[in-house]
Amino acid sequence: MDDTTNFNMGGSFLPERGSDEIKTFKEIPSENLVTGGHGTCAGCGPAIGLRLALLALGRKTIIINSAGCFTLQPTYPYNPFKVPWIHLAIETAGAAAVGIYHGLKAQRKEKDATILAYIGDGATYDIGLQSLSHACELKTNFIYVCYDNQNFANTGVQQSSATPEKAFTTTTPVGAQARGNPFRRKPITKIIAAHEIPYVATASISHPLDFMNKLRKAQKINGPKFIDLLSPCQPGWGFETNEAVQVGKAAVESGAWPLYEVENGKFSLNYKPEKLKPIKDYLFMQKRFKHLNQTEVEKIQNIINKEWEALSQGKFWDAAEY
Ligand SMILES: Cc1ncc(C[n+]2csc(CCOP(=O)(O)OP(=O)(O)O)c2C)c(N)n1
Ligand code: SF4
Ligand SMILES: [Mg+2]
Repeated sequence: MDDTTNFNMGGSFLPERGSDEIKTFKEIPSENLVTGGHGTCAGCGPAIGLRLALLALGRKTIIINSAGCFTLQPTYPYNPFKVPWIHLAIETAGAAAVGIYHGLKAQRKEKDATILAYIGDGATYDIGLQSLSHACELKTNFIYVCYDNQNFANTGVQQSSATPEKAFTTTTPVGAQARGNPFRRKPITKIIAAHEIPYVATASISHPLDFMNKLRKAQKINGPKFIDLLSPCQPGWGFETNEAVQVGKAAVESGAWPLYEVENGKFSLNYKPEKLKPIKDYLFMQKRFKHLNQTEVEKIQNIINKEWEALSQGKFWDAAEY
């Protein structure tokens, strides 16, 4: 282990825990804690997200990854991170956070590090939900970011319960009898907020300052914090390698991915476009929705309109979700 992998190094590296808000792009710390050579796809949305997360949280961060595309970021015996990193079975991120927290506490080092679980949607909404739930129940001090690419990408783009209704995946095909995913997306932020943890938010890799400041805020709060990070995935969604940020922006601008936070139970909408862009602009940037007909697009537009109306009035719990 060289000095760059040791989180217990004294106070000389910025940002320290609980650093201030980043107001402009110029204020983003310049030290990139993910080096080149990682093994995820070119233009990978979740990879952009992890890079932003480490810029916001700084060197004294311990990353937990579970099985998923981030299994591919390192190539044994190398890994691209300048901070400690642990990779575990897909269902264990919450348990790992509890274990690491108590390991640090036993050494009286729990205040020296930020524990960041950076975990896929399949592992979060589905396979690891029990373990995440228990870590919340135990009031573990950690940040959980679900890098939400809305499918089990690593195993070949299968439907997860984060997949939007009607999206094509390899287990929700389109044909004479099928119109893509028949299920509604699981309302994960409501499920986690119902645990009464101090901080729950959504974010998108297309809005880096919003995401990084949510992380900075989370870093200052004691207890479990959960951020659902929209992370477009080019092979899974069907767009070009240079379009992940553009697709994320379209999701936010159309209302398909509202940016909000729930802080100690208080809901706030963080970004309100003057007028929502039509959902079809977002949907048809992606091959996973290319089969949709006008009636189906209108149905999705109606769901989003209802969700937006409720969220605009602060009615988080009543909001329909797309
Ligand atoms: C218990 C268990 N079931 C299934 C798998 C196979 N598996 C490995 S990675 C993966 C996909 C995980 O999806 P997600 O968490 O969304 O991450 P992504 O692949 O999208 O990065 C699956 C299903 C596993 N490793 N363990
Ligand atoms: S499949 Fe998607 S999430 Fe996985 S590495 Fe490629 S772009 Fe990233
Ligand atoms: Mg996924």
